[in-house]
Amino acid sequence: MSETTSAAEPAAPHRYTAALAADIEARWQDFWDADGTYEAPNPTGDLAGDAEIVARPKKFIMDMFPYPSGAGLHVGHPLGYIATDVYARYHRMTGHNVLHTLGFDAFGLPAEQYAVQTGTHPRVSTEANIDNMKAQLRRLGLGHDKRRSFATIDPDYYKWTQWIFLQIFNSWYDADARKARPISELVAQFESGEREVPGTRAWSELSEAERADVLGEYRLAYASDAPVNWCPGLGTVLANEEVTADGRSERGNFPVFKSKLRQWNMRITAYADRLIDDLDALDWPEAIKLQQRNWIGRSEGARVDFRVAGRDEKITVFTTRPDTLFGATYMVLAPEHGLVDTVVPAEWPQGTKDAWTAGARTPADAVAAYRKQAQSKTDVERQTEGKDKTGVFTGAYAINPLTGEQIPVFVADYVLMGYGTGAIMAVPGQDERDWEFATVFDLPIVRTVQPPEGWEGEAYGGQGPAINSANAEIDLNGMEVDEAKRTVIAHLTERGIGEGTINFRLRDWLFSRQRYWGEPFPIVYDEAGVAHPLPESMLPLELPEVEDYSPRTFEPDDADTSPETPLSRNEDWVNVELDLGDGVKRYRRETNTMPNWAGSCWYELRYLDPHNSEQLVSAEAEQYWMGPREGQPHGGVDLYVGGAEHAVLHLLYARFWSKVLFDLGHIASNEPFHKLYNQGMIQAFVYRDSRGIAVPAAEVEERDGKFFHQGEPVSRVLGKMGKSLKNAVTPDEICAEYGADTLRLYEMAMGPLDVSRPWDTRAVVGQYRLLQRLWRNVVDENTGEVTVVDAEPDEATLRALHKAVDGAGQDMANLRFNTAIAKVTELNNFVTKLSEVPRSVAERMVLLVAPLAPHIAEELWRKLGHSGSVVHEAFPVADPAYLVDEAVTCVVQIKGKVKARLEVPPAISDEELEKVALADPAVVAALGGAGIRKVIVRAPKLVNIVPA
Ligand code: ANZ
Repeated sequence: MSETTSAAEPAAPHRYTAALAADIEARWQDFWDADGTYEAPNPTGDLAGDAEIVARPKKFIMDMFPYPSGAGLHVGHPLGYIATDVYARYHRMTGHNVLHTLGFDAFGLPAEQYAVQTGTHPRVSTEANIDNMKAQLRRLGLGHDKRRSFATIDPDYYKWTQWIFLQIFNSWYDADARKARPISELVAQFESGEREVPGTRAWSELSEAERADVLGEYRLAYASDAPVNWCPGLGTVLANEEVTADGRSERGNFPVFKSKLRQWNMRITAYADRLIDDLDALDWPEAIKLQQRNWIGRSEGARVDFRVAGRDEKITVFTTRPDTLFGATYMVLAPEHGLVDTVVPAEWPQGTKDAWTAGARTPADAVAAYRKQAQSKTDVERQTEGKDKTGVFTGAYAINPLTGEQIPVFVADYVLMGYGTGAIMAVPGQDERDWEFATVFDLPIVRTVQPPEGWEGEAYGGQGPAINSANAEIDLNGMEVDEAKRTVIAHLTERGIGEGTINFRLRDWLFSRQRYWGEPFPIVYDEAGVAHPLPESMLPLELPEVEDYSPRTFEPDDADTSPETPLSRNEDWVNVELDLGDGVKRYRRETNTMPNWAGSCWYELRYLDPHNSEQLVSAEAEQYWMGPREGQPHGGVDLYVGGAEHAVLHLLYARFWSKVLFDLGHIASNEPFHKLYNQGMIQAFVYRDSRGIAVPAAEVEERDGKFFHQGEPVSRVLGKMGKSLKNAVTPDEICAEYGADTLRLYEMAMGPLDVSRPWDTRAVVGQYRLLQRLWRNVVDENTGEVTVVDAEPDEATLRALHKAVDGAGQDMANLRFNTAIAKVTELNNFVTKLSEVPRSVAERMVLLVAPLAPHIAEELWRKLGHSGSVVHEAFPVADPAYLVDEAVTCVVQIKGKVKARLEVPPAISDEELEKVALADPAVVAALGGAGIRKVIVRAPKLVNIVPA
């Protein structure tokens, strides 16, 4: 800073300083607000506007909206917001109708935890956080259409979140049509007999409660008793996506247990295929697509039924290797499998090995003890490779359908309830986990694929010809794996005991949370416990104002606890008398709330038509901004920028809701986000003392490459930026010291947008100087007068200008803001060396920087004599004539001897080149006054003169 403003020598009165920047920026921010500069018109409705602008090509540019925490923003947060802002501004200047706005994601755990810590109501603290964040963001000069902003906690917004829940609740997935349909159409099919009612009785014979149960098996939103992820430490259940690979809560890092609880779910699994297939046409980073594919996890295999010996029961397994069926020598049920209780006999059958009983008196005792032990383990602990395999015999046998042999049925925790059917046929010859188990429990091992020579002592999972695989009806021996699979599947299908099937790793989405701070479910229960949807007229169902909104949490490792919903403590709210169409009756409200993902599942749609009280979005607005364009199988947001950490949670859920709304005819695009871009992270140095505790980065001093805090040496590593690591730098500080335009430029110049970069406050001044030079190129620092002249720029200046215009424009269109800034800098440095700056050059330079540094651009544009805002001016267009190579060398020969070399423009004409060559002093001298017989010209490289 000392170079630009030194105390000894007061700055020139009109120098671009932090104070001047602050003044310019505040004025233009007020102007933009008053003028509605960034308001994008809709074709119809309350936001309808200028038909000429509506007729332009549209661009819908979006950020992953922020979660307004109490800590406020640090400089890492706005990286993506600045990038989309530059991109949006560039597109406004290149003839687009640009929708760019920002809302707030404000329900959920963090807001609630913060509220609990500080003792204020979550609405109060959340709204204060939103206001604070709005002020921080406004300071950055982001060009948002503020009419379109909202928070997910606004009742006008969550009314529609609840409405969407009802659409999902009131629909089912028709697998034949591959789409969701209204549940009323399913009821009609049951009534008419077109579709068979599960069970033995006809639809007309079922009670209301029985019908509700049947429909619950089909609804896309349904309540069920299933093992769910219960997190006592947080006091709530969690979706699979919220549990880390080592079985802990993503938030808070508490242990997570499987517990059987009645919960709401979304049948996202119905869409597994479409969620995978439709990825192909999306313009998303390949890494994110791959993560989604893996998360959905499609595997092809077969379902096979095994009869339980001596009982009228069957165990269905999912296997990816039906070809190995002859080698299935035992079976395993997951501890939670429902059949475990059914198949256990009263006593151990004869021939039970001691090792199989775990010392228990009866199979029921053994199974009960084992289950208890398994319950305290996470899925990951259960499946860890190389872990000693545990399990107990159930006392039951099943019959291998191909060998006819009786094989023992075990319970073991390496089989998970949540995958396939929760039961496996174990083939130790080909599967390593089964091999380990068979070794521990002394079970037979039969190889059914010929391993390579010398393969011994372990399972063989590779390719090879089938062996030991024949009976009277089927002979697989000699077949390669794929052929054997096909043959077995055909055989099982014919016998009606199996079929080819595709299994997905994806589970249904657990949709209820035991929290106060979320959307209430628009569901009530009648006295028989049947769930009824509230009619649309009763939406929004607002959260009750309560005294006690804290969650009930427990000792983090106490798995024997169960959740308590805060809303259940409000009897007045819970018990209601309502008329749902058949007279006033008593009901109990659902007391769970929706997960915080709900609000972010569809917010892109609400930006399009935020005040619509009749519909979640009007068809015109949705079609206009997000509808499919020619040659696209789907529509969607034109650019969506956010962090890669949302690869599977938010992005998968939002895609799912889009598809349901699309199927039901509410929207025209079946994908929410056409192009996705992940910005990198802004990192910062973390300094730790000898105890490993982070010390405030701002207080660290550097001496000879070593770092000290209060005289004590500290270590330095690159890490995340944040309050907890005491290294946060706020945008407010940087704005105060240099101005928002400098901060914007610095963040964009740090490196390619998609890579992480370390923050360095000392480097920010570089961009400040760029703006100061730009200012000086237009304005006299002493008088404040504009210094540009009305002269034509020379050739070299035009070349420098058009090169920058061309390069920086392309860079901005392709999100390469760092290189765009490099080109602007180069041009500015060139112009700085000119004795006078031609007006046309200054103006185009201002237009060029306008997307990056909008405040200074507005100010200079105004000073250059324009009355309007620069925001909607046309971005300069490069003249290709100035982009070609500057000059080529032309050889001038006389009688075949080189007499001169000339630098000429590549596009020079033959006549022009001849003139230039004949006028060249060296040529004139060489000719010595001799006349010319002939001149041969090959522009632009050669002139050959034949003297007379
Ligand atoms: C017999 C077999 C033989 C298997 C063989 C594999 C190899 P992916 O590819 O992940 O879909 N399995 C099925 N359900 C399971 C569960 N709930 N918990 C643990 N394991 C389960 O894996 C499918 C394979 O994993 C299935 O195919 C089954 O073992 C096992 F040489 O069946 B396989």
